[in-house]
Amino acid sequence: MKIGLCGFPKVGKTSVFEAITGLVSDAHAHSTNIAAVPVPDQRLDRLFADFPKSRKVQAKIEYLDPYLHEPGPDDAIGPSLNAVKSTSVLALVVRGFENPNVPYVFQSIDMKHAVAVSVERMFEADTVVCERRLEKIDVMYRKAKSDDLVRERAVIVKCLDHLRGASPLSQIELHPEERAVIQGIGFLTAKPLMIVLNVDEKDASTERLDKIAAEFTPFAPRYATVVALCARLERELLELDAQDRAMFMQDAGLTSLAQERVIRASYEATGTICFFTIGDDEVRAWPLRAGTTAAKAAGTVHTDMERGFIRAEVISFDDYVKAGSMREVKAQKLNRLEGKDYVVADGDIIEFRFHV
Ligand SMILES: Nc1nc2c(ncn2[C@@H]2O[C@H](COP(=O)(O)OP(=O)(O)OP(=O)(O)O)[C@@H](O)[C@H]2O)c(=O)[nH]1
Ligand SMILES: [Mg+2]
Repeated sequence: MKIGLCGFPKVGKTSVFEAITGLVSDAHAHSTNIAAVPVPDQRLDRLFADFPKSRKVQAKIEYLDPYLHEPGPDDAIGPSLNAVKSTSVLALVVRGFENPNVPYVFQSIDMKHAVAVSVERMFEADTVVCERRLEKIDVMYRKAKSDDLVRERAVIVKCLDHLRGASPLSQIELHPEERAVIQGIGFLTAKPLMIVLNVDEKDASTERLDKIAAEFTPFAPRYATVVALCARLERELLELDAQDRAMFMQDAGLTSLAQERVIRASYEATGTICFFTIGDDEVRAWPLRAGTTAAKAAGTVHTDMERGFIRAEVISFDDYVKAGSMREVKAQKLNRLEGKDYVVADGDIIEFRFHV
């Protein structure tokens, strides 16, 4: 999962990047920030405790904070949107903090307005891509007629109609062959959208953050996930050692780090779950799209496992914890054998049986 931070200039994209990754970027480097963040998971920690000699491998999420050349005021968000076309999820950072020393494209801090304009720009950008593509297809078709071009044209027209109906391309119904046509295009509205409200220090407590996110949600597009944080405070928190951090968090009324909340929101926005593999060499969390079958899940571990898939031996995490150990799981027969079409559930501990 690769998450692209986007938004208007000076909304705190780089601060959010630092607050999530714990990295401090070099403001003078003029380069894009990229970091993979291990996903904290208490279930994985619990499993690891039973296999202390193994290696703990956490799932990872990659965050990208593009460096932008001085954007022109007329198209303030354009370059930012363009820079995140290759990512799989969009995190739209919205400025909720007042800071007279930091210029802003809007007259006042109005998060609803900023989101509405941003989303409108995303639709416009996808519409322009479709229109340009159609022009190109027509030129090519005049030179050499082909069924492929006819098919591609039909899909693009369908996308265009969909966009004009104010519906994001993530919600368009396409056959797999049609979907393949637009796969590589990087449409913005085809990506899951997470709205990151970057609020003032005075609103940094968990109670305030939850309230702000909940109040904002009805005004966000229905397909978006909303999360609130105070980037400035959170990036300072990550610089402290564990003890100071705990104290600082208590003072600020924070019960969880933005890092965790954003990761949770990323999983929610993309419908991602997690399964585990355990053993003496490695205890590992594997992110997976909800609804994936056992055979496909095996394929994320190794292509051979999908090709030669026989069965999956599955234990739910809760059953494992209740039983207390692998030996007890087996004694109580809490492990079950599932076939290739079994839909993997969040928290499944799986051992794949395969033969190639
Ligand atoms: N007071 C306050 N200032 C903030 C907060 N978040 C960011 N800032 C300040 O706003 C300025 C811009 O923050 P950045 O994180 O660089 O914003 P950006 O969106 O990456 O900016 P560009 O990449 O230049 O578009 C910096 O001076 C930050 O210190 C916040 O929560 N509160
Ligand atoms: Mg920046």
